[in-house]
Amino acid sequence: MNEISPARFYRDNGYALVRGLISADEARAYREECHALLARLRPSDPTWGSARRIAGGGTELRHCHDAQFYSAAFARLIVDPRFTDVAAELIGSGNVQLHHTKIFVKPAEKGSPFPMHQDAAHFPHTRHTVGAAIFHFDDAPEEKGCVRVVPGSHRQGPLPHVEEGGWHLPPSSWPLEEAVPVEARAGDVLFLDYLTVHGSGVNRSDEARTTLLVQFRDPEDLPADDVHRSRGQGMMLRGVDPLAGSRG
Ligand SMILES: O=C(O)CCC(=O)C(=O)O
Repeated sequence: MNEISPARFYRDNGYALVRGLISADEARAYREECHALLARLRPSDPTWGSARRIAGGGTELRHCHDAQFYSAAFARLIVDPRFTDVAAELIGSGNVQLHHTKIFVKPAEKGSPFPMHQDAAHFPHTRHTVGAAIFHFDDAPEEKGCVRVVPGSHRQGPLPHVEEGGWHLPPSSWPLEEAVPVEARAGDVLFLDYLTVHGSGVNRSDEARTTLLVQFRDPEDLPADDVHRSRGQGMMLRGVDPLAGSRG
């Protein structure tokens, strides 16, 4: 039987898990790079207020935005054609532009959850090409709080979110437990349409979960609202910016 291509699966389901996009050895090295970088930075915890309520408090998240400004290893990874070629195919454009990057480490036994949401609620765009690539630097089984998705939810378009400690969907209508867990191995990359409803659970395992999330778009897909700027935004990861001459 022919396997469905990641682009076809992504179009139909709003997500695609690409197995072994980087090797297990590379993932291990990036894992060390993430933990070393976070150890150098001042600790900050971006756990959403809503996540604290859901988890009953006591959970933590460690993070770093714009990782490529602190370590060249991440600058190399975000322009790696193994990644950018897939991103280009999924968004149907030869040109791939950076929106932002962030490292997330969910510490062992208490890594914070993410309530269900669409990324579109955080940074809406006019043509909805925005996607996320979640690089897994260690295994992410269900007990580690892997990402969970609602397949096909991207076809519903932007949904109203509630602003109760981080934009998210009402948990009563969108329970995390009913979403499909996307268990991943070190080296796998999960691509998510920014309209796909997703979240993730608490890391209850004895090992940290370590990921780099790269948010990308077609450069001709303009923000609908001036929100969520970041230092690296607008960098070309593949191809060219056809609107370069018309940007302010
Ligand atoms: O890494 C995760 O568990 C989910 C992250 C996420 O949903 C987000 O940053 O929008």
